[in-house]
Amino acid sequence: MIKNDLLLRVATQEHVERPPVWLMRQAGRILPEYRALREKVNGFKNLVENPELVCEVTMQPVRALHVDAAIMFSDILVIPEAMGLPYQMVESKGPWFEKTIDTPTDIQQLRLANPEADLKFVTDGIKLIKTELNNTIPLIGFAGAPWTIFSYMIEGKGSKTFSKARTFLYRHPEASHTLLQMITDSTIVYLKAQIAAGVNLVQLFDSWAGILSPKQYDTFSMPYIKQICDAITTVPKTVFAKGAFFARAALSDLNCNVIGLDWNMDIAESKAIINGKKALQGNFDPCGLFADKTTLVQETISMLNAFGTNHIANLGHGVYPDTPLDNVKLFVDTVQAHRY
Ligand code: 1CP
Repeated sequence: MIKNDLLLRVATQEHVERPPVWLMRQAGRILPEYRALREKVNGFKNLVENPELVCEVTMQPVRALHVDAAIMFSDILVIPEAMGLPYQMVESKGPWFEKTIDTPTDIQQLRLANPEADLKFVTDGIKLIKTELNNTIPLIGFAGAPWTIFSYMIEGKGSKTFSKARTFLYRHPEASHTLLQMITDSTIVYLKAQIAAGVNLVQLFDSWAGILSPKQYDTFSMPYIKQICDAITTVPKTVFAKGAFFARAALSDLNCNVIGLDWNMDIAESKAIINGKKALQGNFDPCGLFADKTTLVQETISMLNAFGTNHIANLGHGVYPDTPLDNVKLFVDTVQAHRY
């Protein structure tokens, strides 16, 4: 039994005395101890692929911020790599893939991810984290949603428009489905391996959901998210489809427990659309954490009141690396002092 199981109770629609709080990207550059370790090991992948360091970096925000959940330190890009497209994390630039999927035939070089062979550093890391957490708070596992992973495999790097990836959908719809299905199958076995290793809830990050048209989202993203939600039956599931305001009704019909909202989505409107079918997570503007302390507290309380119950407090996207740590703490403290 987990001592502070607020997150899991909200996810399964139980009544709680206050909202749980954690932050997307809480493990990372906002913490000086992360920056120091990152410098010492010389490279992001040297952290991600070392189970002891994965455990250490996961625990850093738990100790510094006393959040109500830990999220395993890793990256969504381990899946393209496990399927045959290795990535590099270029300093102050972001991810870069030496090989990309440019044509339908390129898909033939790919394989399905085999978690035991390719992702043991993740599952070994999870086991160490579980020991270290000692049942104090839940551990969140995660993966990228198939459309978002597809975008990186085609584009080969971050992009504002992901126009190569969107073009591929128009030029090669059938090959797109083939690749999305391979990513989906890989993600299902990967999430099952995370669950077997001990994670208590899984979150799907569809970070580039909002760049698709509603019709394309329906065709190229939602069916694959649905397959993953249907395949994972033993822990609660969160779907965070950034920017997909048009998909909120469809998301509420998925076999998932929590829907993540970004700060562009109006809280009252989202509640009306989702209509109590799921718990909601989010959606504080990460820039709100740069406000003066009075404004920060006011804005946080106003968000909490707008959501009411069935809410997991979080940001509307990952915390920005240069956010003042004091303000992050104030956000967490303000949520934890709240009572329904
Ligand atoms: O230099 C560094 O230290 C790298 C910064 C960093 C960190 C801390 C990257 C590079 N990834 C991570 C960890 C990470 N990535 C976590 C850790 C757990 C936590 O939340 O604390 C998670 C959940 C991710 C997931 C991830 N990676 C997403 C989905 C969430 C989101 O932010 O939308 C995406 C899109 C990525 C790709 C990625 N990894 C890193 C960067 C800079 C990017 C985005 C690049 C881009 O396309 O612009």
